[in-house]
Amino acid sequence: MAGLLPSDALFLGFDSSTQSLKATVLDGNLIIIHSESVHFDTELPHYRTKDGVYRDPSGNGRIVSPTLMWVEALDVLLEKLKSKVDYGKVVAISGSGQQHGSVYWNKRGKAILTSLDPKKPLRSQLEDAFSVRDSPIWMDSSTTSQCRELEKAVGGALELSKLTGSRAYERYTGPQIRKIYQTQPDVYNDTERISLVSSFVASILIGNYASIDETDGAGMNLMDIKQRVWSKTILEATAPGLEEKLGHLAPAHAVAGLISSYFVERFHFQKSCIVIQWSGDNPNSLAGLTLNTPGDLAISLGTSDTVFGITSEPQPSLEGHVFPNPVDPNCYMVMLVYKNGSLTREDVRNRCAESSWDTFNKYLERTPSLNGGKLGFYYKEHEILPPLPVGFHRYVLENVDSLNETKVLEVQEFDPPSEVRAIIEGQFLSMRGHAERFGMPTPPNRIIATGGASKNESILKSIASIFGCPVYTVQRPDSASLGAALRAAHGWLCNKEGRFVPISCLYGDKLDKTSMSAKLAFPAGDADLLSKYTVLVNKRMQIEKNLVEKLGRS
Ligand code: 5FX
Repeated sequence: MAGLLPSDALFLGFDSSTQSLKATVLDGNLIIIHSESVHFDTELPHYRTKDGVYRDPSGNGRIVSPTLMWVEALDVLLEKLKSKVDYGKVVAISGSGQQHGSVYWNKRGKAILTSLDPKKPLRSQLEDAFSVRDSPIWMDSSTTSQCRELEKAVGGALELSKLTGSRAYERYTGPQIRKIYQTQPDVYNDTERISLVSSFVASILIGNYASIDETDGAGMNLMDIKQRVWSKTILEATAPGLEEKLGHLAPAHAVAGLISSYFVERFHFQKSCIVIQWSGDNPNSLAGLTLNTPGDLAISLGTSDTVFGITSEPQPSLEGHVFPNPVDPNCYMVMLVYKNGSLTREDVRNRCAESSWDTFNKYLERTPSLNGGKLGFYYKEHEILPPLPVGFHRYVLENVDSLNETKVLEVQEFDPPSEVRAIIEGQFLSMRGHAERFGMPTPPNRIIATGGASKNESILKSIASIFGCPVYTVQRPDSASLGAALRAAHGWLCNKEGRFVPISCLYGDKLDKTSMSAKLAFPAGDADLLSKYTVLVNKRMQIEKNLVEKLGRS
């Protein structure tokens, strides 16, 4: 670390998320020196968003956000930060954007972007730059027919996943673009450039259209993930003339451009400050949690549970996502998203553990590993992974200790302590099974657990036993903007060296002296127990397959 980054330099990371715009500033020792945010609903109330979005009241699944709100948030955030941060010391900026959301620049877009007047705020100047006023975002689910059309164009959902890293999803940008082309052809024709939220804010910073980075680009169903180029077949199946509107792709560590004169004159950034490609929020969190080697895995336990990890041999299949790794172009990032996370755990806590986490944890400690063969599937919400409707399913595997010859019985209920263990073990068995299926090695090198439930020691112990690797915790809510600031430093170093440099060179073995330090919560679990869990994972995946065949959505 010492010597690689100038000690008096600053690195600025943004996160343009669904509900707010955040910033994290790192110094040359990778210590956070400042954080700031603008909350859309409360600080920009004139847009009248709820949770940063507009939901179509007709129930058609359309969910959008006002594009200009994101612009105004940048005006406000930079004003808020300027008395606290010496912008003249910032040598590189990068950022994170909510994935999949898209921005449509009209034919005047580029001319407006390249001639911003530093005497005026951004918002009023960009008012006429867009062909679509409200941007579709990741929560939108109004494009099912477009999804099926794109899958059909390449021979089915699995084929699309093998080609682009994911089957078609309603929130993905390709289906969203196709919907605009089909329903508003004039608007599509008036569109000069389509940006993702990430490349959109980067475009404002460089005063020109910024490329879409290869990692966030994989969240569109349009990019060939092996070649890292737009897939001509899918572009043709999406909308005519699309390649020109998307521009070129760039690796996430590349320089998008120099900061524009607008920011140099208005906020006194130095002219040589570079903007590193922005990327998606999940990829930036991967960087912020310091995952950097194949076999590293992170589990985020929140409203929804998310798993992401690094692999050199991804195997895209029907559930889950593969993106190029944002911090190493030689490997990939695997991501699994579960809709049933903390709310479903809370439901079990309320029903079976007197609404108390203490009782919940006591039950978890009191019940044996493997839960005497009791396996549960709990879907309080329609689940994404596996694609199953609302419902609870409980099974008992006989002879759980000699699992090979086991018989499976379906039952209606478990005693309360077993129900508690079943929901916890069930979620991690599922995560392990699906992560392995997507090409993650077993056991992982290490797991970094984050999010609300990662404070729970009993849960962390189960993770260490089921995955058979050490579990670390990181309690930081802003891993995406921190990851963006770290990627700014990484991009700056790669640019200085004129070649790709592994991101771990930034911190080496001194990670615990930086703001990215993680705490060892549990060492790897017992090897004998791990092999029993391996058999249990396979049994669970088999039962899950049967459930999907019987009840699943296609
Ligand atoms: C990932 O595929 C998602 O859709 C979400 O996690 C968004 O990135 C949230 F911003």
